[in-house]
Amino acid sequence: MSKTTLAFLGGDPAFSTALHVGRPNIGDRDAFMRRVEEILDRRWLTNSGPVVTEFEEKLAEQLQVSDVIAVCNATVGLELATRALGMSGEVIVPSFTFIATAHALQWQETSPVFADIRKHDHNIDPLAIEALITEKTSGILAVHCWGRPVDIEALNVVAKRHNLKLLFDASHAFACDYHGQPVGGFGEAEVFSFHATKFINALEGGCISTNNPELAEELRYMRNFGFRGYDDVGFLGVNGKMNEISAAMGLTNLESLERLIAVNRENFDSYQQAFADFPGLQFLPAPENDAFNYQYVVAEIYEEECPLARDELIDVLWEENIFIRRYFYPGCHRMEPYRSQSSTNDRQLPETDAVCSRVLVFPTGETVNGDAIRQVSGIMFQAIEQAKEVKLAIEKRSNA
Ligand code: T4K
Repeated sequence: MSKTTLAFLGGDPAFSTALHVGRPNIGDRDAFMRRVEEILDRRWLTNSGPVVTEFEEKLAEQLQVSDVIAVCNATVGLELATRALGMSGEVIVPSFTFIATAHALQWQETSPVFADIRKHDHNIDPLAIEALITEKTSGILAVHCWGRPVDIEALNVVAKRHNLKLLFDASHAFACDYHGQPVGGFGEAEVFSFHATKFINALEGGCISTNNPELAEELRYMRNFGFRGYDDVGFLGVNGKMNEISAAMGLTNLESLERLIAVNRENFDSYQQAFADFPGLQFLPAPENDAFNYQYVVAEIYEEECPLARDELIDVLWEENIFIRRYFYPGCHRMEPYRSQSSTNDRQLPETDAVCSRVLVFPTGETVNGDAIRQVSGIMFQAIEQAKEVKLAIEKRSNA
C-alpha cells in the first residue's frame, strides 16, 4: 500500500500531522469525558437514554422546531423520513450530492430522478424540476449543498402545485439560516448528519427535525423497530437509534458551536486572502445576510485559466499529505446502480458535470489555521509556477 493511501486511511504516523478535509472537531474533551463517565456509571447506553433526550431538546431549541428525532446516521434518517412521508415511485433529487441521498431512496425501491443544479450555489435548480415530474413522482428531496440553503420558496411553490412531499437533506446545513430562519423547520421535515466529518459531530449520528408532532411520533416508533410500548409493535420499523456516547459527543460539540463557527470563518477568510491571485480559482462565496457554518471551503478551478488541471493540483497536494477532495465527483448519475439504469443513463445534467469537473474542497475546522492555509497555497503557487516554466520551455523548443 502506498504511503499516501496509508496516510489517507489513518494507518500512517503522518496521518495526525496531515491536513484532511473532514478532520473532526472535538470540542471540550473534559466535558465529553465527564459525560462518558456518567453514562458508564448509569449503565444506560442506548434506547432513548437521558443524554439522547437532552441532545434532542437542545437541538430542537437551536433549530427552533417542535420535534427532533436523533438517529444513528443521516442515511437512516433519510430512509425513515421518506418512508414515514409515504414517498415512493419516483422522487426528484440533485445528482450533485453525497451518494447517501440517492441510496436512501433506492434502498426502499424508490427511484431517484436526478435534476440539474445551479452554477452559482451548486443547489438543485427549481426550474429543472417541473420537467421531470410524472404521475409516479411522490416528492422532492432537496439538498442544502455545502450548507447553502436551496431556494426553499421556489420549491414550496412547485411542491404545492403538484401535491408533492418536500423533504430536505440538511446534512451540511446545521446552524445555517434561510432568510433569517434556521434550516431545520422547512418542508415536511429536514435531516441532518452528525457524522465525524460534519460541523457538529456525534461520532456517527444524525437527526430528523420537523414541526409536525404526529410525524415525529411515527418516526420515533419507526426508529425503534416500530415499538409503541412493551410488547406492542405498531408497524414496520428498523434500528435507527442513537447511542448515549454519540449524544454526549454531539452535546459537547453543540456547546462549542459559536467557537467552531468563528474558527471556520477565520479559515474561510484566510483561504480567500491566500488564493486571491491564484489563476482560475474561484471560491464559492458565503451567503451575505444569513447565519452560516463555513464548514466547507469550496473552490472551482477553471482549467482554461489555470496552468494545471484540477486533478493535477489534487495530486500535487496529496503527495504533500494535504488531502483536499473533489466532492461529489462524478455525480450520483455516473455511479452505480444509477449509471446503468435506462432512466438515468441518457439524462443530460450539464451543470452537474461541469461542477463535478471543477470542484475542490479544502480542509478547515479546529485542526487548520492560517499558517497551514498559507502552506497549502504556497505549494499550489509553486506547482503552477513550475508548470508555467515547463510550458515555456516546450514552446521555446517547438519554436526553435
Ligand atoms: N447527505 C449528504 C449531503 C451528505 O454529505 C452525507 C454524508 C449524507 C447524506 C449521509 O450522512 P451520514 O449517513 O454519513 O450521517 C464523508 C462522510 O463519511 C460522509 O458522512 C459525508 N456525507 C461525506 C461528504 O464525507 P467520505 O467518503 O469522504 O469519507 P472518508 O472516509 O473519505 O473521510 C473524509 C475525510 O475525513 C478524510 O480526509 C479523512 C477524514 N476523517 C474521517 C473520519 C471518519 C478524519 O480525519 N477522521 C475521521 O474520523 O464521506
